Amino acid sequence: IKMKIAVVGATGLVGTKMLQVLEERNFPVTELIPVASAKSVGKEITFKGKQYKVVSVEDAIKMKPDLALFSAGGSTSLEQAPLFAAAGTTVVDNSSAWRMDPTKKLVVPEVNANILTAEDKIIANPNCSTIQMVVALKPLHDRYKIKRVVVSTYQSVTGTGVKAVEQLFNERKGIDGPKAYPYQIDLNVLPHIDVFTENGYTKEEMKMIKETQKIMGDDSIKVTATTVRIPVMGGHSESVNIEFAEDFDLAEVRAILEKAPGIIVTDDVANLKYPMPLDAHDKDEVFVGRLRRDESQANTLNCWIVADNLRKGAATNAVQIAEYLAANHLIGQTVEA
Ligand code: 11C
Repeated sequence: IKMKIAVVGATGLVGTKMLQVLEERNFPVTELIPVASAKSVGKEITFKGKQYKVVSVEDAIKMKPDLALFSAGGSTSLEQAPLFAAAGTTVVDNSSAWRMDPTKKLVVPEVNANILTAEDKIIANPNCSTIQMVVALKPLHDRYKIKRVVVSTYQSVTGTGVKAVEQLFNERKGIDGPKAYPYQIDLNVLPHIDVFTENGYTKEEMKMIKETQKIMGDDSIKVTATTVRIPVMGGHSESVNIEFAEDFDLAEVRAILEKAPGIIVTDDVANLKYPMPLDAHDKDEVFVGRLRRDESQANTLNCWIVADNLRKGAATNAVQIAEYLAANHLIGQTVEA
């Protein structure tokens, strides 16, 4: 199999992580094409010990890659992904541009990779906070059917990008600098992620609602979300309250999650074991803990879900989609030996 892979947005936080994950997971890249905006063209990046020059998007399209992993923002994606697709490249896009397009699949491999076909030329990678939640919801939904989810998030500054990481560290050191947020983030909590919409929710909250229904393939699942930025460097955490259609057995819930793909159950409060972003850092799994009955309501579970937002929330999920495509011969050209 010959696999020419473009990474669009290769110099950003997620793009850099995509390269790292491709390398670590030994994805069969036979030719790498790092792509970035004009100001980064010509820069060199290292991949598997080799140097590669960053090229422009126009040059990358001409090189007809088999696969392009996109993390370059919504507008670049809207413009450029169709050009790659027209050249025969399959695009896995990390922006929100295509996620709710009914003609595009929105995929978390543990949940719904089976819907992918060779005709899917632009595949959407969900929002980070949605991905980690649905990985845990899916096996429980299959067993007990979820009626309603109430989620509150505790999201790290890496979800915003490099500028936000700098803001946090500058504030910590008492240095003035560019601001990614309207307020101080260090020693603070902002109940505000992405822009506010007409209904009083933020776009991030609406993404969690709509993307969850689309990925789970079930619009009957009601979701309400409050998304919050906290001064943490990496790793999103979520308090999730799940109401099922029927009663559940807590030991069975734990067993289901322990067996489910991509999940590590960290739930031993007697020994103070629960998921934390520091422990999830640079891990590909979703960590679930604090499993307990909601004693205020029937058939309802409380839990705490943590994952590295740049990994499972972005780069790892995109690479896992690529792995599924490759394993099922939906991308790549077989070359004669
Ligand atoms: C955050 N979830 O943490 C956002 C970042 O729709 O892909 C990712 C935004 C998206 O700020």
